[in-house]
Amino acid sequence: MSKGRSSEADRYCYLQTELARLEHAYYVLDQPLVPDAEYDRLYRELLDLEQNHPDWITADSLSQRVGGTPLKVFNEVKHAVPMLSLNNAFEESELVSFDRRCREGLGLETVEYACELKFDGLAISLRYEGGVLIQAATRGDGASGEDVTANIRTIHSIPLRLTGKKIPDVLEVRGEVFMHRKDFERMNKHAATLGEKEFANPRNAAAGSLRQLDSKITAKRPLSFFAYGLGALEPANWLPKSHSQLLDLYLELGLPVCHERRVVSSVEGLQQFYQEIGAKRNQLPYEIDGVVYKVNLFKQQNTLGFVSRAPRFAIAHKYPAQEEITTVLDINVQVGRTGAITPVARLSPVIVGGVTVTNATLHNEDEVRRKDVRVGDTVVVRRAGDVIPEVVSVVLDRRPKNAKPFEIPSQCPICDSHIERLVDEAVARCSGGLFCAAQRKQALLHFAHRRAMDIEGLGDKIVDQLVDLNLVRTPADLYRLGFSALANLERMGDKSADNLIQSITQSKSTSLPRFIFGLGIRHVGESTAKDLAKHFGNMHALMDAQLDDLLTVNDVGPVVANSIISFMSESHNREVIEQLLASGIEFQVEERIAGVDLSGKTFVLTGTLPTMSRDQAKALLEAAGAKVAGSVSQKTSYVVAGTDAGSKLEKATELGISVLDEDALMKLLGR
Ligand code: D41
Repeated sequence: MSKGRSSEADRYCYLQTELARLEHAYYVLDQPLVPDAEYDRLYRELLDLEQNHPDWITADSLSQRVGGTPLKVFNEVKHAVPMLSLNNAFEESELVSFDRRCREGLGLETVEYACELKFDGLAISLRYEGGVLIQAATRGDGASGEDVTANIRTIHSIPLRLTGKKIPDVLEVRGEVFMHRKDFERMNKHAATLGEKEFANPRNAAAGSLRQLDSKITAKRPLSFFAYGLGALEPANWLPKSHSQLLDLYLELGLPVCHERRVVSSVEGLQQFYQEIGAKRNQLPYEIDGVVYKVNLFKQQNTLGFVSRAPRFAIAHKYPAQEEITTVLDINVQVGRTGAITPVARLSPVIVGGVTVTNATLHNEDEVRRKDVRVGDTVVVRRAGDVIPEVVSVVLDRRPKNAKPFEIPSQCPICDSHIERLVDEAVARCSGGLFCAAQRKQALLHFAHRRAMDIEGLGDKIVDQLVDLNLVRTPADLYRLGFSALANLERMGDKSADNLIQSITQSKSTSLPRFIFGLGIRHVGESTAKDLAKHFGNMHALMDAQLDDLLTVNDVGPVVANSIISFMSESHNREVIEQLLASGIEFQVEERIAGVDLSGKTFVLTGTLPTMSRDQAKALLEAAGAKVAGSVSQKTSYVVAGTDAGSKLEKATELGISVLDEDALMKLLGR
């Protein structure tokens, strides 16, 4: 080999390793190491080298993630070790008998269980030989499935080559292919703009994407993977003692494993895991339909064995279904704070995931059109992350003949003002502004919000009455309310009226950012309000701000700036602000905790703290002048870690950043 060629070959090897490392950091650890542009540059360089040296290309080259010729059919793959199914448990009693069966079968007092999530995707088996991915197959009937290798190669979080020191000769990794909620939504939005078919949920989207004969299509679908099981293995002595150790080894091999897992040794421990995950289920970035418990020690798993095609050593503990079918009784519209018109389906009541649902949002006019939801239709409703139930799709073959298509009304149902839809906006709006009672109610609720003026006890039932009885028209009216007006409201006792008066009075002592946020100026969220307060220092300066000055504020662009100017140019709004200021509202400088100054320090919070929420910890830190950031970097001063801290903690350890627990944090804060 000439000198030039060998250095090119070296460069090629380097690029393969380096690109694999960058992909792993990006897709598995969720911690990008370089900007996308740098990755793209290295990847292009790899492609160029391969163009000149086609004989260098191997199946595990990162360039081979992109698909080749479409298949005619999927070939059948016989699983070397069958892919079992899981028995389900829905109730505590079934869990108790599972634990009893395991303990009795093993003749033990207690058994250790590995708990993990049950991802709602597709079970897949990945076969690695000599550390290289050579085949991927769907579960099929458990004995044989379909060869989806080309499609699986397109998934960036699945390594084409394993890393680490102890790579087995043959390893079949079992796990789930799924789609993150965010990726799913982005993909569906994109499909909509192209007029393509949208998927009903992430599971269908993942399944549909894997079933593509043309892997170029799969490559465009944002699929993810988590490993949770084992098929064939050689040599057998590579196997660690337990399932939890196996998953740790998987991580070392570069395979993605979910960090939401725990080892427990009692039914109470299982229940606790189920409950904790259940509580944050809707906040998880992907959908799960339950959790899975597995006897942790492989020796004990073998002793317990199988019944028909399901193991005795594992069970899925399912959450109640989050999707149900019901009928649409009516469709009407709600008016939001900024006049946005939201169509809402009134439903025949149905229990979804343990909660009775009678209304579901249809988001906006285009969504109703796209899903073609009509009064009388049978629809699928879902309770998802944001808790507001939504209509997912129509069961078309149950559509009655007289089903009525929906039209957005031309007049606001609340104030009769004209409803308008600007050309470049997705939503229609009531043009009534604060003349519209619905918008007024929402504006008042926003003003009273915990993160704005924080008026405890001013909920929607009370605001409804205050506005309907014309006792309150603007936020300024709140500060003129007397005891008797409040005490006369429905479902309001003397004591509650007293409490509400007190919280209204207390709200006068606030901060400038809270006040600005509370005004409900379109596009001015909490963080913009903070920036505006910092820049202008007082309310009158903001009221008279000019466009070019506004544009110098952090994160304020033309849309936000114009929205502020248009708000402040309404004499009505200026009057309300003046009245509020005259009613004795005072802006406290954001309080500092006496004696502690953490300004210039950056903290990252991760995991669950024993006694306080992350929001509380963040508030304490900010009050002491510290900055709280979302991700760990060289600039991080401290990481505060609770239980189940994941990759952020790992990163902190890697970078040698001090890690505090809640006790240490409180000491630092002088508490
Ligand atoms: O997350 C899952 N969907 C999941 C599925 C999981 N976390 N663990 C699983 N474990 C198994 C055994 C114990 C049989 C290896 C599974 C599945 N099986 C499974 N998925 C589809 C069929 C079986």
